[in-house]
Amino acid sequence: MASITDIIGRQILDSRGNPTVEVELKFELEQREQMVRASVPSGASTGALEAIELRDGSGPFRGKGVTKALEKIQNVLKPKLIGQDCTNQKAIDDIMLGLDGTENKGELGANAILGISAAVARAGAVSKGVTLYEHLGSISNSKPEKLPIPVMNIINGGAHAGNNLDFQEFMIIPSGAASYSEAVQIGVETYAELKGILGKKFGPNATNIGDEGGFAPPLNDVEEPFKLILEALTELGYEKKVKLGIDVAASQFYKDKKYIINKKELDYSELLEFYKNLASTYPIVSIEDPFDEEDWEGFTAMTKELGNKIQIVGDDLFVTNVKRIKIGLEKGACNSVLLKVNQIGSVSEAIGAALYAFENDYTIMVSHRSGETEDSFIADLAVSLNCGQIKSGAPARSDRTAKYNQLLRIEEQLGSNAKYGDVRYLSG
Ligand code: 2PG
Ligand code: MG
Repeated sequence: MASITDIIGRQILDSRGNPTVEVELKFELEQREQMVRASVPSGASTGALEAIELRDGSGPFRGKGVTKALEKIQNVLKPKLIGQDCTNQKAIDDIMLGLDGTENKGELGANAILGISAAVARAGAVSKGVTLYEHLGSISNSKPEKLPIPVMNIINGGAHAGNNLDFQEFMIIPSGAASYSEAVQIGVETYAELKGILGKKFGPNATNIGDEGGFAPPLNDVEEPFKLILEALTELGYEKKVKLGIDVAASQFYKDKKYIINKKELDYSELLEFYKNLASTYPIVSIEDPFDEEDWEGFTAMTKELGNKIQIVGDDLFVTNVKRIKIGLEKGACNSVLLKVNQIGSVSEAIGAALYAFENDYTIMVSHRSGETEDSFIADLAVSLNCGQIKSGAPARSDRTAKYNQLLRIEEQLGSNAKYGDVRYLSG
C-alpha cells in the first residue's frame, strides 16, 4: 500500500512559454513520505474532439493561465484522492472520471486530471520499486522490451511554423538502423546536414526553427522538403536506412469542403491522387491526418488504396478515443492510431485506447504535443506498449530531446534484451 498524502498543482511553463499544469504528488511508502511530479503538454493543431484543457480565458498570461484547473485539483480532486493506493491506477482514474462526470472532461479539465493521473503512475512505479515503463507494462499486460523508432520532425510547417508550408510535419524514420541509439545518431547527423543545405540554398534565416525543433524554411511547395531531406540523406549515405513520414494535419487547410494546398483547391479524391503521386516519388511510409477530422470518406478511400503498404495514422481523427477508433474500424479508416495521452486525459484511458487499437490490428505511434515540457513520460509509455514508434519532434531542444534521452537510458537498462522498431509499415 502506497497511499497518497498530498497533491499540489502548480502553474509552470511549456515550451512555447504558455502556462501548463504540473502536479506534485506525495505518498507514504513504508512510513516515509515520497514525492513524484508530472506535467501536462498542450497542442496547437488540436482535434475538435479532444478532451477539454481548462484555461482561465482572461486575466494574466493573456488568458492562458491554468489557475482554474489548479483550483479543481485543490478543491475537488485532492480531497477525494487522499489515502488512495497509488498502485491502483485504474481505480484512481475512475474516481477522477466520476468526479468530472462529462464526456470530454469539461468540468475538471483534462489538464487537471492528466497531471494527477501521470503522477500516480510514477508513484505506482516507485512504490513497486520498478521503472515507469515496467509499471506501465504491468497495467497493459505487456513485457516491455522494444525501443521505438524515433520519428523525427525535421521540417516544420502548418500551425507550428511561420512559413507557407501547408503540411505540418516532415519526418525522418530511421527504421533501417540496427538499434535505437544508432537511429538517434542518424537523426542528429541528418538534422545537421539539412541545416547546412538549407543555409546554403536559402540563407541563414532558413535554419530558424518551428515549435517542434525542426527547421522552418521559407518554402511554398509541400514537395520541396522531401527533396531537401533526400539530398541530406544521400549526402550522408543514409538513404537506405531512413524512410519518410508526414503529418499533414489537413483539418488546418480544409475550408468549404475543399483542401487548399500549394494555393490550389482540391477535393478529397484529387488530394488522394496527390498523395499517391508523392508516395510513388518519395520513400514515404507513414501519412498522418491526410484529410479533415470529419472527412471519413477521404480516410476510407485512402486506406483502401494505400493502406496495405503505407501507414495511415489517425490523430485529430481519433483523438486517442476508443469510440472514435471504433468508428474508424467500422468504416475502414486508417491502419494506425496516434496516441496522445492528453487528448483523452488519463493514463488508463490512453492505455485502453492503445490496447483496443492493437486488438484490431492497428499500429500505434506514441506522440508528444507541439507544446511540451521536460517531462519524458511518453518515452516510458512507448516502451511499455512495445509499439515500436514514437514521434517527439526534432533531435534538438530539450523539450524534444528529453524523450529521446530517456529512451537512451531505457535502451541501456534493457541491455542486450532490447529490441528495436521494425513495425509493420515503417521499413518500407
Ligand atoms: C500533431 C501534434 C504533435 P499538436 O498534430 O501530431 O506533433 O501537434 O500538438 O499541435 O496537435
Ligand atoms: Mg498530428
